[in-house]
Amino acid sequence: MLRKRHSQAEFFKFLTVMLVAALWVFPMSAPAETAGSVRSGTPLNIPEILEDQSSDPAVASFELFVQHGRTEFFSGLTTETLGYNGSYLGPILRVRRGQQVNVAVHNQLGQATTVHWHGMDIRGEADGGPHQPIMPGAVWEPSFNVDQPAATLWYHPHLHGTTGPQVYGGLAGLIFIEDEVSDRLNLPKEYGVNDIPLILQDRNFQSNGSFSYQVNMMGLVPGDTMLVNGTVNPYVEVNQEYVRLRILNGSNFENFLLQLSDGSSFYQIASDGGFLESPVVRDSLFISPGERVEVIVDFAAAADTEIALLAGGQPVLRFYVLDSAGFDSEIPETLASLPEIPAGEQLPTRVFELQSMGLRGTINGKAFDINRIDESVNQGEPEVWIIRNVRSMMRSSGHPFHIHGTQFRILSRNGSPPPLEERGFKDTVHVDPGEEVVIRVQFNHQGLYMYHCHMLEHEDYGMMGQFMVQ
Ligand SMILES: [Cu+2]
Repeated sequence: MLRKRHSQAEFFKFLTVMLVAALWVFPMSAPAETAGSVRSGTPLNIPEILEDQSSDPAVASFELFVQHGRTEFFSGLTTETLGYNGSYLGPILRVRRGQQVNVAVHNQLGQATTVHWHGMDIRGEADGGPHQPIMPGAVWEPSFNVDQPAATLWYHPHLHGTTGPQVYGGLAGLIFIEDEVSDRLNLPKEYGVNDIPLILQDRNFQSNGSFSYQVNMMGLVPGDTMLVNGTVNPYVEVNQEYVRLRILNGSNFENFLLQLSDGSSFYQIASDGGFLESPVVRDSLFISPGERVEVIVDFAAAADTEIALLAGGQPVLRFYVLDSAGFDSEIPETLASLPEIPAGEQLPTRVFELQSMGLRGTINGKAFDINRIDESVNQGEPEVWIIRNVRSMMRSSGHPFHIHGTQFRILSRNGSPPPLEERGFKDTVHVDPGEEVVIRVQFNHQGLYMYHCHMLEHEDYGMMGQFMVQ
């Protein structure tokens, strides 16, 4: 074989050509210019707020199209994705307490799906669980009344066996409920400016840009790329003011531990089902799949002008703090008054034992069977549910336990009163191996509902049960 010997000049010429070629192929790696400042990354995608088609203030009407799309997460690479009214994720449904909500869901996927309104206190037939499949080409038109406090909820598919892949493809969106309490509080309220939703998801990509959804004995293979609202390596500019972050762990299988890179604290104002009574100062936030945490970050007191939101110590979103004051909002000392839990109640009690080994798991020793109703519950009667995560011989994991059709309160965690951030309304609670969480739950509507692990591959592979409220 002939070996060509390059001169030093030739080598540098080659290097220059390669560098130019690399920048051409991967322009995202070059800093973006914004308003004269150098920004690293891509502007954070802010989901649209879906237009309410009803002129009657007592009614909100929405149209959702479940569809295929193509998304450019990386410049020059196309990913086949799924979305609601767009190529990836969905718009925000903003509703008010007291409204009647009508939705027309058009399934243009070419496969069956459902839309579950995660966190809604709602009758079983409108819940969007596995019993309300929407066939390809069909339209599902649920109607329900919003009768619960202001909160950030979300919607996503829930067809048994394909929930994981459909959510991974991009099917998820947020629901904002507003009410008189959220109106009255002087919280940051400028959507996209100081009231910012953050849908956190991990994903794996193949070299051609397509998603790599891999399930093995252990579960779902963790992603090597973080998406925030579907943006890779995102940044957002903020004023020197309070900024409210409505955070959803929209991952299928991964927990996140969130911190701020300058060591400052979060002021947690809400959990899954709405406001806490008072803000809770937190240095880090643990959030499991399906859970929401709402916080305020004080960017007026920020120590740096570039602050990253860290997940597991790695930056997932950069905030660039501008040299401008922003709005005059506050972190109120009192947020909401929550119903007091009566002391010394003697309530009907049920036990739910979660157990898993890697991918597969059971609840009370049973894998999901859509033809079996596991529990029968009386409408409007409070109950105590004890949720235990039983250790396996190996490969146990924590489980985010989610209950449909309600918001519950945590009475105790491992025999002790719950931490302050767990004293508000919840619909999903993380239970580690060996832990026991006791909750007080009540169902205000009738119908067939699900309880399950919200690690979507645990759910798809059987870690789910169903209960009838009548
Ligand atoms: Cu699980």
